[in-house]
Amino acid sequence: MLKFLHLADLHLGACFDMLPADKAEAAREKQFDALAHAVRVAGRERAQAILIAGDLFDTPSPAPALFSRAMHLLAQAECPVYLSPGNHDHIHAASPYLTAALPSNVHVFTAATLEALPLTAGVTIWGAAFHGQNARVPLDGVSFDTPVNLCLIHTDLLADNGHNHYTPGEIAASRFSYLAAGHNHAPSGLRRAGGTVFACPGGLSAVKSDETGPKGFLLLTVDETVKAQFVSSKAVEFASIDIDLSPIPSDTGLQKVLIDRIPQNHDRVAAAVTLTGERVYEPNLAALRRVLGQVFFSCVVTDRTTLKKPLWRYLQQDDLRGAVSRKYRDLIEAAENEDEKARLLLALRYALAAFDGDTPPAL
Ligand SMILES: [Mn+2]
Repeated sequence: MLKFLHLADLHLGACFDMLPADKAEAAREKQFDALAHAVRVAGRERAQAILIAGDLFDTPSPAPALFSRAMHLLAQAECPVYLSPGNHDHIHAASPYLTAALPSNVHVFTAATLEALPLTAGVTIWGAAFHGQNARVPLDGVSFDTPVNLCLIHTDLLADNGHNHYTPGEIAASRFSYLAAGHNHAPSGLRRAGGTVFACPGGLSAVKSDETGPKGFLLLTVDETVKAQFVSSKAVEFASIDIDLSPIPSDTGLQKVLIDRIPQNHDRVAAAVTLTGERVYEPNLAALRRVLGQVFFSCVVTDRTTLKKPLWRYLQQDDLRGAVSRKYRDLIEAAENEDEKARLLLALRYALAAFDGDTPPAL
Protein backbone atom coordinates (compact mmCIF):
# COMPACT_ATOMS: atom_id res chain seq x y z
CA MET A 1 0.00 0.00 0.00
CA LEU A 2 1.19 3.48 -0.90
CA LYS A 3 0.50 6.35 1.50
CA PHE A 4 1.22 10.01 0.79
CA LEU A 5 0.17 13.58 1.54
CA HIS A 6 -1.22 15.86 -1.16
CA LEU A 7 -1.25 19.57 -0.46
CA ALA A 8 -1.34 22.73 -2.52
CA ASP A 9 -1.65 26.51 -2.52
CA LEU A 10 -0.07 27.44 0.78
CA HIS A 11 0.86 30.86 -0.65
CA LEU A 12 3.61 31.42 1.93
CA GLY A 13 4.25 35.13 2.38
CA ALA A 14 0.75 36.22 1.27
CA CYS A 15 0.08 39.84 2.25
CA PHE A 16 -3.27 39.34 4.05
CA ASP A 17 -3.93 43.03 3.43
CA MET A 18 -7.54 42.68 4.60
CA LEU A 19 -6.21 42.20 8.15
CA PRO A 20 -4.54 44.70 10.48
CA ALA A 21 -0.72 44.58 10.18
CA ASP A 22 -0.15 42.60 13.39
CA LYS A 23 -2.82 40.04 12.44
CA ALA A 24 -1.43 39.77 8.90
CA GLU A 25 1.98 38.95 10.38
CA ALA A 26 0.37 36.36 12.68
CA ALA A 27 -1.52 34.87 9.71
CA ARG A 28 1.80 34.46 7.83
CA GLU A 29 3.21 32.67 10.90
CA LYS A 30 0.18 30.36 10.91
CA GLN A 31 1.00 29.41 7.31
CA PHE A 32 4.29 28.00 8.61
CA ASP A 33 2.38 26.27 11.42
CA ALA A 34 0.25 24.65 8.71
CA LEU A 35 3.31 23.42 6.79
CA ALA A 36 4.97 22.14 9.99
CA HIS A 37 1.72 20.34 10.89
CA ALA A 38 1.60 18.65 7.47
CA VAL A 39 5.21 17.48 7.91
CA ARG A 40 4.35 16.11 11.39
CA VAL A 41 1.26 14.29 10.03
CA ALA A 42 3.41 12.75 7.28
CA GLY A 43 5.79 11.43 9.94
CA ARG A 44 3.03 10.16 12.21
CA GLU A 45 1.25 8.41 9.33
CA ARG A 46 4.54 7.03 7.94
CA ALA A 47 3.69 8.62 4.60
CA GLN A 48 6.08 7.73 1.77
CA ALA A 49 5.91 11.15 0.11
CA ILE A 50 4.59 14.68 0.43
CA LEU A 51 3.23 16.04 -2.86
CA ILE A 52 2.88 19.83 -3.20
CA ALA A 53 0.83 20.79 -6.27
CA GLY A 54 2.11 24.34 -6.71
CA ASP A 55 1.80 27.82 -5.23
CA LEU A 56 3.82 26.91 -2.15
CA PHE A 57 4.90 30.56 -2.27
CA ASP A 58 2.73 33.56 -3.08
CA THR A 59 5.28 35.04 -5.51
CA PRO A 60 7.83 33.66 -8.02
CA SER A 61 10.64 35.43 -6.09
CA PRO A 62 9.99 34.87 -2.38
CA ALA A 63 12.38 36.60 0.04
CA PRO A 64 15.46 34.40 0.64
CA ALA A 65 14.68 34.10 4.37
CA LEU A 66 11.12 32.97 3.61
CA PHE A 67 12.33 30.44 1.04
CA SER A 68 15.01 28.96 3.28
CA ARG A 69 12.62 28.76 6.24
CA ALA A 70 10.18 26.73 4.14
CA MET A 71 12.95 24.47 2.82
CA HIS A 72 14.26 23.97 6.37
CA LEU A 73 10.78 22.79 7.41
CA LEU A 74 10.48 20.44 4.44
CA ALA A 75 13.97 19.06 5.20
CA GLN A 76 12.55 17.80 8.51
CA ALA A 77 10.15 15.48 6.69
CA GLU A 78 11.06 11.82 7.05
CA CYS A 79 10.01 11.20 3.45
CA PRO A 80 10.76 12.79 0.08
CA VAL A 81 8.89 15.96 -0.87
CA TYR A 82 7.87 16.57 -4.51
CA LEU A 83 6.81 19.95 -5.79
CA SER A 84 5.41 21.16 -9.13
CA PRO A 85 5.51 25.00 -9.16
CA GLY A 86 2.27 26.83 -10.03
CA ASN A 87 1.36 30.22 -11.48
CA HIS A 88 2.26 32.09 -8.28
CA ASP A 89 5.68 30.48 -7.69
CA HIS A 90 6.46 29.76 -11.36
CA ILE A 91 9.93 29.02 -12.64
CA HIS A 92 12.02 31.90 -14.06
CA ALA A 93 15.74 32.45 -14.57
CA ALA A 94 16.34 33.71 -11.00
CA SER A 95 13.79 31.37 -9.36
CA PRO A 96 15.08 30.09 -6.00
CA TYR A 97 13.85 26.66 -7.14
CA LEU A 98 16.73 26.86 -9.66
CA THR A 99 19.30 28.98 -7.81
CA ALA A 100 19.02 28.04 -4.11
CA ALA A 101 20.37 24.88 -2.52
CA LEU A 102 17.46 22.52 -1.89
CA PRO A 103 17.34 19.93 0.92
CA SER A 104 18.31 16.47 -0.30
CA ASN A 105 14.75 15.15 0.22
CA VAL A 106 13.07 17.96 -1.77
CA HIS A 107 12.55 17.41 -5.50
CA VAL A 108 11.21 20.27 -7.61
CA PHE A 109 9.92 19.52 -11.11
CA THR A 110 11.30 22.46 -13.09
CA ALA A 111 10.65 21.42 -16.72
CA ALA A 112 7.66 22.73 -18.68
CA THR A 113 6.63 19.20 -19.68
CA LEU A 114 6.10 16.10 -17.56
CA GLU A 115 9.19 14.40 -16.15
CA ALA A 116 9.36 11.21 -14.11
CA LEU A 117 11.01 10.45 -10.79
CA PRO A 118 10.91 7.01 -9.17
CA LEU A 119 9.38 6.96 -5.69
CA THR A 120 9.47 3.29 -4.69
CA ALA A 121 9.53 0.02 -6.58
CA GLY A 122 6.47 0.13 -8.79
CA VAL A 123 5.64 3.80 -8.18
CA THR A 124 6.63 6.78 -10.37
CA ILE A 125 5.88 10.44 -9.73
CA TRP A 126 5.42 12.71 -12.73
CA GLY A 127 5.47 16.49 -12.54
CA ALA A 128 6.08 19.75 -14.40
CA ALA A 129 6.32 23.44 -13.63
CA PHE A 130 4.57 26.61 -14.72
CA HIS A 131 7.11 28.91 -16.40
CA GLY A 132 4.90 31.99 -16.22
CA GLN A 133 1.42 33.09 -15.17
CA ASN A 134 -0.02 30.71 -17.72
CA ALA A 135 0.93 27.22 -18.76
CA ARG A 136 -0.23 24.24 -20.72
CA VAL A 137 1.32 20.90 -19.77
CA PRO A 138 0.22 18.04 -22.06
CA LEU A 139 -0.74 14.87 -20.23
CA ASP A 140 -0.20 12.63 -23.24
CA GLY A 141 3.09 11.48 -24.74
CA VAL A 142 4.30 9.77 -21.57
CA SER A 143 4.94 6.05 -21.29
CA PHE A 144 4.70 4.15 -18.04
CA ASP A 145 7.31 1.66 -16.76
CA THR A 146 5.68 1.06 -13.38
CA PRO A 147 2.17 -0.08 -12.40
CA VAL A 148 1.45 3.02 -10.27
CA ASN A 149 1.93 6.52 -11.74
CA LEU A 150 1.13 9.70 -9.86
CA CYS A 151 0.87 13.03 -11.69
CA LEU A 152 1.64 16.16 -9.64
CA ILE A 153 0.54 19.27 -11.49
CA HIS A 154 -0.89 22.74 -10.95
CA THR A 155 -4.15 22.73 -12.88
CA ASP A 156 -7.35 24.72 -12.87
CA LEU A 157 -9.98 21.98 -12.72
CA LEU A 158 -12.88 24.45 -12.85
CA ALA A 159 -12.25 26.79 -15.78
CA ASP A 160 -10.10 27.16 -18.88
CA ASN A 161 -8.42 30.48 -18.03
CA GLY A 162 -4.88 29.70 -19.13
CA HIS A 163 -3.98 27.85 -15.94
CA ASN A 164 -3.49 24.39 -17.41
CA HIS A 165 -7.12 23.28 -17.46
CA TYR A 166 -7.82 19.60 -18.13
CA THR A 167 -11.15 18.19 -19.22
CA PRO A 168 -12.36 14.94 -17.60
CA GLY A 169 -11.72 13.32 -21.00
CA GLU A 170 -8.06 14.38 -20.98
CA ILE A 171 -7.66 13.13 -17.42
CA ALA A 172 -9.29 9.80 -18.29
CA ALA A 173 -7.04 9.37 -21.36
CA SER A 174 -3.91 10.08 -19.29
CA ARG A 175 -4.24 6.75 -17.47
CA PHE A 176 -2.46 8.08 -14.38
CA SER A 177 -3.37 6.24 -11.18
CA TYR A 178 -3.85 9.57 -9.40
CA LEU A 179 -3.66 13.19 -10.54
CA ALA A 180 -2.68 15.49 -7.66
CA ALA A 181 -4.04 18.89 -8.66
CA GLY A 182 -3.57 22.35 -7.21
CA HIS A 183 -4.74 25.90 -7.97
CA ASN A 184 -8.44 25.91 -7.04
CA HIS A 185 -8.61 27.06 -3.44
CA ALA A 186 -11.75 25.10 -2.54
CA PRO A 187 -11.41 21.32 -2.10
CA SER A 188 -12.77 19.33 -5.07
CA GLY A 189 -13.34 16.07 -3.24
CA LEU A 190 -12.03 12.81 -4.64
CA ARG A 191 -13.13 12.46 -8.27
CA ARG A 192 -12.68 9.96 -11.04
CA ALA A 193 -12.32 10.18 -14.82
CA GLY A 194 -11.96 6.78 -16.50
CA GLY A 195 -9.40 4.85 -14.46
CA THR A 196 -7.78 8.01 -13.07
CA VAL A 197 -8.66 9.32 -9.63
CA PHE A 198 -8.00 13.03 -9.17
CA ALA A 199 -8.45 15.71 -6.54
CA CYS A 200 -7.60 19.26 -5.67
CA PRO A 201 -7.15 19.57 -1.89
CA GLY A 202 -7.96 23.30 -1.92
CA GLY A 203 -5.65 25.85 -0.37
CA LEU A 204 -3.71 24.83 2.73
CA SER A 205 -4.22 28.44 3.78
CA ALA A 206 -6.98 30.88 2.87
CA VAL A 207 -5.46 34.06 1.49
CA LYS A 208 -8.58 36.08 0.63
CA SER A 209 -11.52 36.88 2.88
CA ASP A 210 -14.01 35.27 0.45
CA GLU A 211 -12.14 31.95 0.68
CA THR A 212 -14.38 30.74 3.47
CA GLY A 213 -14.79 27.12 4.50
CA PRO A 214 -12.39 24.46 5.74
CA LYS A 215 -8.75 24.46 4.60
CA GLY A 216 -6.52 21.43 4.70
CA PHE A 217 -4.73 18.69 2.81
CA LEU A 218 -5.35 15.11 1.72
CA LEU A 219 -3.88 11.95 3.21
CA LEU A 220 -4.09 9.34 0.46
CA THR A 221 -3.73 5.60 0.38
CA VAL A 222 -3.40 3.71 -2.88
CA ASP A 223 -3.77 -0.06 -3.16
CA GLU A 224 -6.54 -1.60 -5.27
CA THR A 225 -8.49 1.60 -4.72
CA VAL A 226 -7.57 5.21 -3.91
CA LYS A 227 -8.85 6.54 -0.60
CA ALA A 228 -8.47 10.07 0.77
CA GLN A 229 -8.86 11.65 4.16
CA PHE A 230 -9.14 15.44 4.50
CA VAL A 231 -6.93 16.76 7.31
CA SER A 232 -7.72 20.25 8.61
CA SER A 233 -5.03 22.88 8.24
CA LYS A 234 -3.51 24.93 11.06
CA ALA A 235 -3.61 28.07 8.92
CA VAL A 236 -6.07 30.93 9.19
CA GLU A 237 -9.59 30.43 7.84
CA PHE A 238 -12.12 33.11 6.94
CA ALA A 239 -15.76 33.02 7.94
CA SER A 240 -18.67 35.29 7.22
CA ILE A 241 -21.35 35.27 9.94
CA ASP A 242 -24.64 37.13 9.44
CA ILE A 243 -26.86 37.64 12.46
CA ASP A 244 -30.47 38.77 11.97
CA LEU A 245 -31.06 41.08 14.91
CA SER A 246 -34.84 41.43 14.25
CA PRO A 247 -35.98 38.69 16.66
CA ILE A 248 -33.30 39.44 19.27
CA PRO A 249 -34.51 41.58 22.21
CA SER A 250 -31.26 42.31 24.07
CA ASP A 251 -27.47 41.82 24.26
CA THR A 252 -28.07 38.73 26.40
CA GLY A 253 -30.19 37.31 23.56
CA LEU A 254 -27.48 38.22 21.06
CA GLN A 255 -24.87 36.39 23.15
CA LYS A 256 -27.00 33.23 23.10
CA VAL A 257 -27.34 33.38 19.31
CA LEU A 258 -23.63 34.06 18.85
CA ILE A 259 -22.52 31.15 21.03
CA ASP A 260 -24.23 28.77 18.58
CA ARG A 261 -22.62 30.45 15.58
CA ILE A 262 -18.99 30.50 16.79
CA PRO A 263 -17.01 27.70 15.08
CA GLN A 264 -14.88 25.30 17.12
CA ASN A 265 -11.64 26.49 15.54
CA HIS A 266 -12.51 30.12 16.37
CA ASP A 267 -8.94 31.02 17.38
CA ARG A 268 -7.85 30.43 13.74
CA VAL A 269 -10.85 32.13 12.15
CA ALA A 270 -10.79 35.65 10.75
CA ALA A 271 -14.49 36.45 11.05
CA ALA A 272 -16.67 39.07 9.39
CA VAL A 273 -19.76 39.39 11.59
CA THR A 274 -22.61 41.38 10.06
CA LEU A 275 -25.72 42.40 12.00
CA THR A 276 -28.80 42.66 9.77
CA GLY A 277 -32.53 43.20 10.11
CA GLU A 278 -34.64 45.67 12.08
CA ARG A 279 -33.28 46.14 15.56
CA VAL A 280 -35.58 46.64 18.52
CA TYR A 281 -32.76 47.63 20.91
CA GLU A 282 -29.36 49.32 20.65
CA PRO A 283 -26.64 46.62 20.81
CA ASN A 284 -23.43 47.51 22.65
CA LEU A 285 -21.20 47.36 19.57
CA ALA A 286 -18.02 48.37 21.40
CA ALA A 287 -18.43 45.50 23.86
CA LEU A 288 -19.36 43.11 21.04
CA ARG A 289 -16.23 44.06 19.06
CA ARG A 290 -14.06 43.67 22.17
CA VAL A 291 -15.42 40.20 23.03
CA LEU A 292 -15.39 38.85 19.45
CA GLY A 293 -11.89 40.26 18.95
CA GLN A 294 -10.78 37.97 21.79
CA VAL A 295 -12.80 34.94 20.64
CA PHE A 296 -11.67 35.02 17.01
CA PHE A 297 -8.21 35.27 15.44
CA SER A 298 -9.57 38.59 14.21
CA CYS A 299 -13.04 39.96 13.79
CA VAL A 300 -14.72 42.83 11.95
CA VAL A 301 -18.25 43.67 13.12
CA THR A 302 -20.48 45.54 10.66
CA ASP A 303 -23.86 46.90 11.73
CA ARG A 304 -26.32 46.90 8.82
CA THR A 305 -29.44 46.97 10.97
CA THR A 306 -32.14 49.61 10.76
CA LEU A 307 -34.17 50.79 13.72
CA LYS A 308 -37.57 49.17 13.85
CA LYS A 309 -40.24 51.87 13.75
CA PRO A 310 -43.64 51.47 15.46
CA LEU A 311 -46.08 50.14 12.87
CA TRP A 312 -48.97 52.45 13.76
CA ARG A 313 -46.89 55.63 13.94
CA TYR A 314 -49.01 57.48 11.35
CA LEU A 315 -52.45 56.21 12.44
CA GLN A 316 -53.68 59.57 13.76
CA GLN A 317 -52.01 61.63 11.02
CA ASP A 318 -54.18 63.63 8.64
CA ASP A 319 -52.35 62.76 5.43
CA LEU A 320 -51.91 59.91 2.92
CA ARG A 321 -49.76 57.88 5.35
CA GLY A 322 -52.50 58.18 7.98
CA ALA A 323 -55.22 57.21 5.49
CA VAL A 324 -53.20 54.17 4.31
CA SER A 325 -52.56 53.13 7.93
CA ARG A 326 -56.26 53.39 8.83
CA LYS A 327 -57.29 51.46 5.69
CA TYR A 328 -54.87 48.64 6.55
CA ARG A 329 -56.00 48.65 10.20
CA ASP A 330 -59.57 48.00 9.01
CA LEU A 331 -58.44 45.31 6.55
CA ILE A 332 -56.32 43.59 9.23
CA GLU A 333 -59.20 43.66 11.72
CA ALA A 334 -61.44 42.05 9.09
CA ALA A 335 -58.84 39.44 8.05
CA GLU A 336 -60.22 35.91 8.10
CA ASN A 337 -57.05 34.09 9.10
CA GLU A 338 -53.50 34.60 10.36
CA ASP A 339 -51.92 34.16 6.91
CA GLU A 340 -54.02 36.94 5.44
CA LYS A 341 -53.27 39.13 8.46
CA ALA A 342 -49.52 38.53 8.06
CA ARG A 343 -49.71 39.40 4.35
CA LEU A 344 -51.58 42.64 5.09
CA LEU A 345 -49.09 43.60 7.84
CA LEU A 346 -46.19 43.04 5.43
CA ALA A 347 -47.96 45.06 2.74
CA LEU A 348 -48.40 47.96 5.20
CA ARG A 349 -44.74 47.78 6.23
CA TYR A 350 -43.76 47.90 2.53
CA ALA A 351 -46.01 50.90 1.98
CA LEU A 352 -44.64 52.77 5.01
CA ALA A 353 -41.03 51.95 4.02
CA ALA A 354 -41.78 53.42 0.57
CA PHE A 355 -43.31 56.57 2.14
CA ASP A 356 -40.28 56.99 4.45
CA GLY A 357 -37.67 56.14 1.79
CA ASP A 358 -36.48 53.18 3.94
CA THR A 359 -35.22 49.86 2.64
CA PRO A 360 -38.21 47.52 2.29
CA PRO A 361 -38.66 44.87 4.99
CA ALA A 362 -37.20 41.41 4.39
CA LEU A 363 -39.69 38.77 3.23
MN1 LIG B 1 -2.49 28.91 -8.60
